[in-house]
Amino acid sequence: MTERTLVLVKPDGVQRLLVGHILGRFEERGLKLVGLKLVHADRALAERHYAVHRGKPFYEGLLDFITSGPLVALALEGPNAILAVRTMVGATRPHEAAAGSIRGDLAVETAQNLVHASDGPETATAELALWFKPGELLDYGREIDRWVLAPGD
Ligand code: 3AN
Repeated sequence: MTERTLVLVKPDGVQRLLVGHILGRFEERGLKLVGLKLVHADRALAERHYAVHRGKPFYEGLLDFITSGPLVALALEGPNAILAVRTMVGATRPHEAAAGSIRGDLAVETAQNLVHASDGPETATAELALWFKPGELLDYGREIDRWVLAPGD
């Protein structure tokens, strides 16, 4: 089933100049980029995004961190994109993340684990609506499919 999911390359990823690398991993996998923006989130947006964590011991620190600098919001589309992306991102605690996952290869700190990815269909719908206005998510065909299949190739 074709799905869309939200990924945030968090401020640590931007600071570490890993945006292109992380986006490249998703592109290499075959996921289609349907939305992309650089955002410096304010407190209100961060609170809405992390509402489920309100009251947890790390909540205030999490808000400080996610609002500390620009992040990159990606909307990705593809077959079973939500689970595919979660698997590529790896476990929340990077020391438990599988080698080959983004966190498993590039992170060691739970509080600075580089990437957020929606964890289910309802979250994906809500998070995409939170970070992107409707007109900022684009529908387009994959021209490359036509080129690859063009007669005479
Ligand atoms: P995930 O991002 O893997 O879905 P969640 O939703 O459990 O993980 O947590 C959201 C974010 O909160 C994590 N990406 C991480 O930045 C932060 N976080 C989670 N647990 C902790 C913790 N024990 N200490 C510090 N930060 C945490």
